[in-house]
Amino acid sequence: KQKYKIEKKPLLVENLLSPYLGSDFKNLQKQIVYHLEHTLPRNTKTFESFGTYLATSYTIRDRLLQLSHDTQKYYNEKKVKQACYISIEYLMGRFLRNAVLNLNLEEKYEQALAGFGYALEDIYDEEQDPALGNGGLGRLAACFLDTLATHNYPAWGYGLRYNYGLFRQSIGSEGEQVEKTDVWLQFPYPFMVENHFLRIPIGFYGSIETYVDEKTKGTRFKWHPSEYVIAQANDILIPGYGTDNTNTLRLWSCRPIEELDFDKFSLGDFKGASEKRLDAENITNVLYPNDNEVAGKELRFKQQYFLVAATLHDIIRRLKEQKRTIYELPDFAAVQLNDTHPTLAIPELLRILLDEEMLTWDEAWDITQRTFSYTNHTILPEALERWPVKLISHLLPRHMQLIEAINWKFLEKIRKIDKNNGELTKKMSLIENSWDTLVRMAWLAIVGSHKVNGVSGIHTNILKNIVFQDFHSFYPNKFVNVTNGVTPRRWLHACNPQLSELITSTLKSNDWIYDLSHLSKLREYAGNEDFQLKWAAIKLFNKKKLQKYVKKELNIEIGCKDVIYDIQIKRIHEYKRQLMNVLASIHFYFQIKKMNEEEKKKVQRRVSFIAGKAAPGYLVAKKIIKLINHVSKVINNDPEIGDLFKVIYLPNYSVTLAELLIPATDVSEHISTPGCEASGTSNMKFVLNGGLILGTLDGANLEIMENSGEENVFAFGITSKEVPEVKQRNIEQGAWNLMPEELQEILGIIEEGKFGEVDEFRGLLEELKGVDRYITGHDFIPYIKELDNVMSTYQNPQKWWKMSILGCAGSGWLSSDRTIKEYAEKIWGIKPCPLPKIESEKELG
Ligand code: F58
Repeated sequence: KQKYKIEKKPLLVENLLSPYLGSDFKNLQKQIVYHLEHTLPRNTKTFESFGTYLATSYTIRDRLLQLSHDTQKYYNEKKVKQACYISIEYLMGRFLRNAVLNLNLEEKYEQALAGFGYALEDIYDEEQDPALGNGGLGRLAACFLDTLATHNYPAWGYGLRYNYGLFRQSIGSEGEQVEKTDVWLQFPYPFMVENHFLRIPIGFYGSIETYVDEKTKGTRFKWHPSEYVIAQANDILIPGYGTDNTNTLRLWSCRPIEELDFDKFSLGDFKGASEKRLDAENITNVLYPNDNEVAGKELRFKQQYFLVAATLHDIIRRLKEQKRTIYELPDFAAVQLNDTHPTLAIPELLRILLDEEMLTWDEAWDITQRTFSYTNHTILPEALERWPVKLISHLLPRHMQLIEAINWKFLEKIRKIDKNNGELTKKMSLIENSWDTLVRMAWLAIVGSHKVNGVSGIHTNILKNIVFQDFHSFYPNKFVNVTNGVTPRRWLHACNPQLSELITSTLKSNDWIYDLSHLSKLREYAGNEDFQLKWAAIKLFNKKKLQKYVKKELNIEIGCKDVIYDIQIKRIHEYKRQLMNVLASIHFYFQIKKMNEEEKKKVQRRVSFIAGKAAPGYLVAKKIIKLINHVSKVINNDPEIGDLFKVIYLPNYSVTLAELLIPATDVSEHISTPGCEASGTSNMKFVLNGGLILGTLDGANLEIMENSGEENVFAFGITSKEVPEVKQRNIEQGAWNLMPEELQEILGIIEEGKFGEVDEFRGLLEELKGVDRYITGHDFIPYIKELDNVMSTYQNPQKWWKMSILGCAGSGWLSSDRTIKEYAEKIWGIKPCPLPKIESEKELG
């Protein structure tokens, strides 16, 4: 006999860890101890820093889980349209500090942990960066998530949970890059929640069945995959600043359908028994470490399909949960393709609509185009994805058939306007016949989307007028510009608390943290001596932190006060021209060596920092790292130079290292060959922190000049329009013959072996002397002249700090809040949907 009546009703049990229940420090302490003892489990006697970090993080996770449930419930009730951002990479950086700040709980956690003998600041340092991205594209996605939550936009991020993130870099004894696996999941990552209830089967390979639909008598198709894997959801909850809205970043990991083949196991084939599991796990095992170059590997293609198939399945599931029909998809979700990596979402959605939802082609195509939009992040030809038709047909036969159908229907229209013997049709075909038959993924993304955007003004113009010119003429309203931006929460408020405090006290409000345009009010303080002194003191404070780090990590002594910190941090790439930077360092070094003691006294002391990883297969980039390290060794150990000049290569660049470097920078270098850097986003972060820019007329540098004033940026070199002519001249006359003597001399010194075995660097030198594709020779003199200008300006502190303050005052426009508002209005058609404030304690301080 049943003692208690069993009945199904809504759960009304109070959650003991509810954020609405206690965030006074005593309560936080209880929550921390609870997790320490029950989740880890440790005990109060073994209360070490790492355990404290984990336990503290779990208390944050509890809060975020609760808030995210409330958020989803509210969005569902309101049936608001949401943005779904699909990106193969997210470079999130550390989570804990960001969450504590966004939840406005810093002081309470400080107090709670102090009672246990820990400084919150040290606990933050226990966290490892999850490095699920390569560079700018992944970091941009992370900034967008912060803004979307902060401004209460209903939004989801979708990506992959790689077992191994971007490799860890160290520098070997010969100055070479050494790569080590990033085993970031060896310890628990407390901010990610495995969602065991959400497991989606994903098919590959197989065949297509053709049949006649009884109702319409039309031909229908059905794909029968021959292999399946499972997509398992892992959710990272994204808190907004000063709001209860908490969005979700859903990362898929791949599991096998069957863990172990028992038949094989029974027959003693132990290796074979696990084969299927290993194959499946492989799909989300490793992040491909290339930036701005495609990895044409089958496994990479599988990753891309796995990501979009799981994501679309999830979006449609959530649509149907709201009891809405498939016709409402474009009003339910705006799906943004972050570059071409998720482009297979287009044929995948079409397949679902045609083969599973039984829509007509016209209906399905209309829904598809209205759902998707595509962002391009690069114009480098080696980064534009093209996949062999053969590979697609084998892995995804139905999708290949659909791509051919899309192409056929699209080209029917093009043929009508093609007056030139099929030339235009050939150029615009989604399928290219070159060394192989290839699908042009960018073309497919353009045709299948309603909007296509570039990431800075100049970049969008290049897309419209050069790279996608024919498409722009055909679809004139499809192309829009949305210049990138960065989140001021992480990139000023959190990473530079002193500057944040000074700005807040000066403006008598912290409104700037979520509306960065308020920074313009700093203009009136730019020439104020007292304010300049405070501003400069904060820079010095941040430089001292970096100075200490360099001593601790590299055991190198560098100066700080009156020494200019000149920093270039980004992936190592020929177009980013770290090589030009190090050649200029060699030049500066020999200039000093020629000086007498009197002249030396007048030299502006400088430390040149470079950090960044090279793709493991990119041998030229690896040579550049090696050269930098050889040059650094010679200069730093030359007693004639002393502390006048140092060159420091900082290994293992990461988001966390950037948070240390950016606030400590006097001048940062963004010196790409014009037309090559789509936008750049670190340039924005430096300006925000009062760093000045030494840069070319490229990417977002141009917009920084517009907004902060041309006179506050150290710009040099030619425009992107002039580049082809210079390149052509290099080809015709030979770059060596056009190279300035100063640079010829430097190459000569390298050839003499001053910086190690010349054979090592032969390839780099030959490129510069031969074609010099990135026009280093052409730009070298303007570059070193502008560097001189930087150094002489630094000797005039009033002028320098005025430029620095004005730069920051003009950077309101560089906030990702502005960027997302543009996406929301121009592309997605979504609106903020703030949760009503209930008993929440989360008020802005
Ligand atoms: C970067 N691209 C651009 N790609 O180079 C940079 O100018 C821009 O600011 C940034 O995007 C954001 O728009 C970039 O980071 C990648 O790393 C890809 C990752 C996946 C493989 C291909 C390159």
